[in-house]
Amino acid sequence: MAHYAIGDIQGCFEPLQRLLRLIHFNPDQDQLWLVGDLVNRGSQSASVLRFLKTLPHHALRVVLGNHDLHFLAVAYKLIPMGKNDTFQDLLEAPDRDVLCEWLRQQPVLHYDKKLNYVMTHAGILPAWTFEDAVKHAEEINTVLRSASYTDALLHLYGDMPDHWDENLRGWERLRFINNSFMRMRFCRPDGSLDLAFKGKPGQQTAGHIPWFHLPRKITNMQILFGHWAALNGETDEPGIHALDTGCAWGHTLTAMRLEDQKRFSVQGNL
Ligand SMILES: [Mn+2]
Repeated sequence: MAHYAIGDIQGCFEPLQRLLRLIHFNPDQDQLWLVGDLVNRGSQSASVLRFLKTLPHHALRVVLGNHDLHFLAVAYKLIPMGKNDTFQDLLEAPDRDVLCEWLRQQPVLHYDKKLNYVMTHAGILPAWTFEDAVKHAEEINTVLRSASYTDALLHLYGDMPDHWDENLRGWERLRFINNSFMRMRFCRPDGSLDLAFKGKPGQQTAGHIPWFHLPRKITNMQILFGHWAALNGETDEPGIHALDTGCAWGHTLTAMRLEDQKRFSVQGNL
């Protein structure tokens, strides 16, 4: 049995199938960990979700990404589809309601104590301990699985607040937590989120630091994340594993075997 963490699929169903053949994925024995952003940007979002939903329960662990929540917000008619969105196939799918429900039930964070890995879409706020991260992820899971999920999807949009404070309450608290797990890239030296900064890694000015280069509380677990294709799978930080290698942008789709950290990749959509 092997565990494979796979980067942002973003509707790239055909490259996903090629990657699973490359690693000889056996759903009866192996387990896939997906870092989220399963849909959008590629053209086969419905096929991706439909395929994942058919896998046996033990074969799949998924965390939600910002594109997944964005898709849900559009599907539930809370916001209009954006001009760059490419999940029309999913919106028109005959089974869209069950696929939406399946997606909405997925968590924000997954971990395995024995393997010593924790996975989220964008990373883990440096100021949070592992216990903090698990607790805060559960706050998002709870509201997305509650009857007020449409309210939540609407109120999670926005960049503020950008400073963590344990005393934050209500939507502000949930928005900060969600932004940390799903949209974080650069932080400021004080550890606050800088969601507006769009610079490339390595080209940023002194006030912008990739979250994984700040001193962090989690030092004894391996962290898996996606979301940041410009990193091209590299962080130069031991124990921090970037997995988004830009499949939807014509680069590659990457799987990392958790047991030995060996990476496998296939060409993405051109
Ligand atoms: Mn993302």
